[in-house]
Order: sequence, then structure tokens, then C-alpha cells
Amino acid sequence: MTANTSLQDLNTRFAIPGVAAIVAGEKGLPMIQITTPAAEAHIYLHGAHVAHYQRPHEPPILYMDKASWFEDGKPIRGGVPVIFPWFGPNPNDASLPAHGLVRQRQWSILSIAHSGHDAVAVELGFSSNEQTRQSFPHDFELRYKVTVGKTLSMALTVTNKSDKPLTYECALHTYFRVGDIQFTTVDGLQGVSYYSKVEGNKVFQTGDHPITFTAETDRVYLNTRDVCVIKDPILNRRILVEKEGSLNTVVWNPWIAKAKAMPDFTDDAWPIMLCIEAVNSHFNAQTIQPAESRTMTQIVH
Ligand code: TA6
Repeated sequence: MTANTSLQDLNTRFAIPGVAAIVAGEKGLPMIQITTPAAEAHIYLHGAHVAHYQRPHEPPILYMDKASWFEDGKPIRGGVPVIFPWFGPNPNDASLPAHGLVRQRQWSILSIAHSGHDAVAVELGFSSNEQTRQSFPHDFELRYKVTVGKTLSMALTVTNKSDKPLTYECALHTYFRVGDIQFTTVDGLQGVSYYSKVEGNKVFQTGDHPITFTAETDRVYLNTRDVCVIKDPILNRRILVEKEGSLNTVVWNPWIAKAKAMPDFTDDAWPIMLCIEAVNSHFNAQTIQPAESRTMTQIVH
């Protein structure tokens, strides 16, 4: 079966004329192109990766690096990486990819449908298989519902398909486009404790002021359900980042040295991106019983 045939087949089954089409994206990877009066979006089947989200008369909301890989077996740098079943390096095997197994694998389209006024809901699926069981010996099913409209809503549901409890970490590792990180602030995490990965994982308590950025910032905020507000005076906008079913929020900017050290990250791009991530990791890893499902959602306003 050729790539075009499979695109043809996917469009026959899921396309909505003038609203949703499956096309060849970067490096020919299949991509769902969503166009509505409220917003446009691109979702790659590779990693179920939301790569683009933009509303009329506004710069893109998500950051996508020009140097990003778009290749099987490699993560896309930007947009919304879907992280499961471990966050960061694998605790037992450093040779395994950071941030889990599913962001580098092809997901299936389950449905594409209108959702309310001016929105479109795309549902994608991924299930455990022989390959995933080699590095994560559990049976699971993932459902990822992305709703594109005036807001961008992303809901990741994990179902335990085995006969024993399933413990996992997960994250929606969202890269936002900002005008200049040096003038950007983040409100909403005042008073929340965090540990800083660039300060020896020491724990700090945020004061009653917004977060500002003057160096590499890589923080895991603990036990917080708070809404974050990215205040961007350069692009003259505020982005509200709401979440449900997540107890950690990660705030990350690589700054100068780390940006240079990443081959798939443009050296001088660190000022125009900021990650605000909905996460369940470490002490907030999730455990679900056989046949149980659990959902984590991030909503970008
Ligand atoms: O979420 C922040 C973080 O864990 C950072 O430590 C940094 O490694 C970032 O993710 C990027 O990870 P990646 O595997 O996408 O290069």
C-alpha cells in the first residue's frame, strides 16, 4: 500500500470537506489539517502530535522548532508532545527514549467530527503491543481527544488492559510561542512548591509574585491544579493554561547553553518559546486498577 493510498483511504473514512483533511505534512508524515472559523490546527499521526494551533489575526499559540525532526522513531520538537508511560529519562534503563514510548510512534485516527459551534474533535488511539511490552511490560490503551475551536482542549485517557494494577507517568508537554521569554511572566503558581532540575532538584517555595525568566528554567511544581496565565507583552496577549486530572505543572525554558546542546532545537530560538506542561510524575504517578480508565486534560484559552 502506498502512502498516498493510505492518505486516500484515511480521507475516505474521516475527512470533512473544507474542515478536516489528512495530508502529507513535514517529511511526508500524515497530518490532520483542521480549518474552522475559530482556529486552524495540524495534528500528526506520529505521536498524536498537535504541531500547530492558531486563531485568526493572532500569531501561532504553539511553538514549533524549524530544526525539528519529523521522522519515525524520533520526537517532534515543539507543539504538544504526548508523554507516556514515563516522564523524563526512564528510571530503569537509560538507553530507552526520554519521555516515554508513544510520542515517536504512529497513532490511529478513531474519529473526526464537528463538536459544538465552530469546533472539531479528533480522537486518536494507541494500544500496547509486543514492541512496547519489551520496555514497559503492561497492557494499556490510550485515547487522545483533541478539540480545536476558540480553545484547544487535549484529553489523554489511559485504560489498564491488564489483570494487574498499572502505574504510569504522563504529560502534555506543551511548547508555547512567546514574543521574548525575558519579558514574559507566568501567573498562577504563587505559593506553590517546586523542585528545580537546574538547582540539584532542591525544593523551593514560590513567593507571591509571577514567575520571571533570567536563566535556564526547569521546574516541577508540586500538587497544583492551578490555572497558569502566560503574560506576553511583546505579542500583546495572555494565554490561559487550564488543566484537569494533573497534579504537577512543569515550567521549562532551555535558555542559551541547553538550546545550543539540542540538535533539533534552533540555537537562537530559546527567547520565543516556553513550555507549560500538565504532568503526573514522581510522587504523583498514577495507578489504575484492571479495566480502570483515567483522563488528564489541558485546555488552552
Ligand atoms: O519537561 C522539561 C524537560 O523534562 C526538560 O528537562 C528537558 O529535557 C525537556 O523536557 C525536553 O525534553 P526532550 O526529551 O523533549 O528533549
